Amino acid sequence: MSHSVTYTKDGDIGIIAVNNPPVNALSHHVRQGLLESFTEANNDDTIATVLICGGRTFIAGADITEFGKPLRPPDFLETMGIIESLSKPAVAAIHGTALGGGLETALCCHYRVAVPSARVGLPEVTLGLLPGGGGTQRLPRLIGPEAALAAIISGTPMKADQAHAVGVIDQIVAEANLLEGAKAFARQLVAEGAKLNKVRDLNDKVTGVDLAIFDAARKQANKTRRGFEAPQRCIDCVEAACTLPFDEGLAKEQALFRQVLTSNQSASQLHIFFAERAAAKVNDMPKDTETLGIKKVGIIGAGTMGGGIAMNFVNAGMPVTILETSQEFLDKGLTVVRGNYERSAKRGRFTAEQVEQRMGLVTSTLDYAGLGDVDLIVEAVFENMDVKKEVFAKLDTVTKPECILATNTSTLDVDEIASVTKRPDKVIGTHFFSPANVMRLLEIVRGAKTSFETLATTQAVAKAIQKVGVVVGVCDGFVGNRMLHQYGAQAQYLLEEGCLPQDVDGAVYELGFAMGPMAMGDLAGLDVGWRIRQGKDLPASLPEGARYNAIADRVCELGRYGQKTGAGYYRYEQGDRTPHPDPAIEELIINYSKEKGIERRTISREEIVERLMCALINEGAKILEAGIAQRASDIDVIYVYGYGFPAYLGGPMFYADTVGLKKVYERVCFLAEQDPASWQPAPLLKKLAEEGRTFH
Ligand code: 3H9
Repeated sequence: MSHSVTYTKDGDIGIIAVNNPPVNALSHHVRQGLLESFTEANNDDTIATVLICGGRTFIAGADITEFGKPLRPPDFLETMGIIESLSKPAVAAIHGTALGGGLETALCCHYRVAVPSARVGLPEVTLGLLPGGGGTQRLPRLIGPEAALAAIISGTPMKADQAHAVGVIDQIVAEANLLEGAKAFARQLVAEGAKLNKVRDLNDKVTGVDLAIFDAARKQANKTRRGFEAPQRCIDCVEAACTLPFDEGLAKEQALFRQVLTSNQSASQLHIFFAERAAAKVNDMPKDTETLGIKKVGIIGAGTMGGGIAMNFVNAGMPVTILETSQEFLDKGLTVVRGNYERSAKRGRFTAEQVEQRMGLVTSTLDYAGLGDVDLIVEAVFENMDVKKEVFAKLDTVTKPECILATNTSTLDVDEIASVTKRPDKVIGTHFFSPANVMRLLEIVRGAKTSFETLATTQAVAKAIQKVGVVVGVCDGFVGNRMLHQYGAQAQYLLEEGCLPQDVDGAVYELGFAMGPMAMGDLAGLDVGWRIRQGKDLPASLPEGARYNAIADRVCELGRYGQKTGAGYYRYEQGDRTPHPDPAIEELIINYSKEKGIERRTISREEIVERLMCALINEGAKILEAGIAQRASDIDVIYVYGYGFPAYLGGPMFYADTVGLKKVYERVCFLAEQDPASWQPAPLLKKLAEEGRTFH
């Protein structure tokens, strides 16, 4: 008998319990245990069987650490077939999350009960996969193809009440009483002579379906999940559920599952899954590090960033106090926050009452003394060292001694900011990404004196506000922006050498980025970088022979700061974010090349992509070697969650491994020969390439 599955009898009910921490994944020994237990249950005198899990969750899916290895028997379908063919009612008792293969197992039971806090779903698509345990054939039969398509393509789990409403869950049982509730439900089924509800035999909802819904779904997925293979294959499978008998549909699902499982896209997306979890680990942090309770948060600055940051805490139910220098700025900031919530309410994400509840968690102050009761401050003022130091010196005097002081700087030295306080151990960087209430990434910048307690607390806060927190070290731009600096510089050089903004952006968009560097600059605001460059007195302060490109400065000198001024590298129509190529900018760029004596040439899409990717990878290698990032996969997480790097390529460092580091290094050396002023091959890249190794 498998050690992770037990079978016991509780009077006339058989209880099959899975215990495979941490998430009860369907490892081969669990499949074996389920097969043996259901076989035993089938042959004894019990009247019904309850499948339940120990620990924090119901089965959360296939064991994804087994993917890519030879499958150890029994396979999923054999196990699931035994469950579904049980000769007495099988009831799945769900708590935590029944995901992927977990929900598919539950769908093979004849009935399902769940506690109110449970969630169920088929998130395989987020791993570049499709549900391969019959989910694409059973879910449409249970809830109809349209609802099933929505659930499978998005991968978003449903809450128990929603699942109950659509018929995935048959009964909600009391939170503390799952087993008892499931047994009572099973006895009731037997008493009522209920039939064995085999989902595979429910054909009503998949008969006579208008197949146009699948073409519409394909088109929609092409827009919202552009470049991703798995959503398209999910649609093929659900369509098969509506056009083929169950076993043939299942065979099609199996064939397509094998196809996506061996694809580069799923390898990349599985890499990101594990990378995200690895990023939560700080190598030198003692396991028993305590965290401080953060109940109330102060935000300094009600601008775009400050307002967006405040929304994260409010959404997690934490009260915030926002400080500004004038009532006018405060009012303006709070109006934007309210506007954001009201827009979400219009789209049906909240009720009007929830908008008021959220706004009720926000208080404002013009006086630093109003921050005396907060446990964490996030400063989001103007990106200038003197201003930040002044703010931190004040915060040090007005806040509780145990209050953590975080700066949302995107480039500045966190240690220098900490030096003006008497509590450098409580100072940390929290670099949010714009729009701060939407982007998942949070770079957590660990200063030289930041304590483990502060670090662990900030990580816990990141999790509480549903951010993916990645710990990075102090340097100009940290990980993301430091790499972006090299990427942006190459993009600028491409402009002066022969490209137009739409050429550079087009190549990167085609690779799978949400947008290219020029469109991204227009979105973020070109004036931010311009001011930083002016503060550094560029190009005058650069070393002799260094390359400088002033196209971005020239664009800003025209008052074109991007979308917010209706023009940047592109022009924008009122109320529309679509970038339109602008002859004025083309002229500016062509004249600039002429002025510098550069003969413009045709540059291929391949060259554009190669230059930009090599810039990211080479700088990433330097960052890794300097210990600014703990591991290559952290860099991948930062780029996927903060910079729109396509998840199906796995992030820049994983992408480099896929291309082959030898090849990447050769190309970087070639570029360095052409342009030694801007390319210095990273020693780590050279070493790994010569040793035939990878970053991961
Ligand atoms: C599938 O089911 C395919 C089938 O359709 C096909 C069958 C033929 N396997 O996230 P956490 C580990 S595909 C192995 O921090 P939380 C995770 O790596 C699967 N390990 O916890 C971590 O390890 P470590 C479909 C797994 O409480 C630890 O568990 N299912 C798996 O924040 C804790 O994880 C999914 O996509 C797994 N399936 O969140 C669900 N899942 O401690 C994926 C987790 O060493 N899982 N681990 O870093 C999740 O979404 C979250 O883990 C969950 C818990 C919500 C369950």
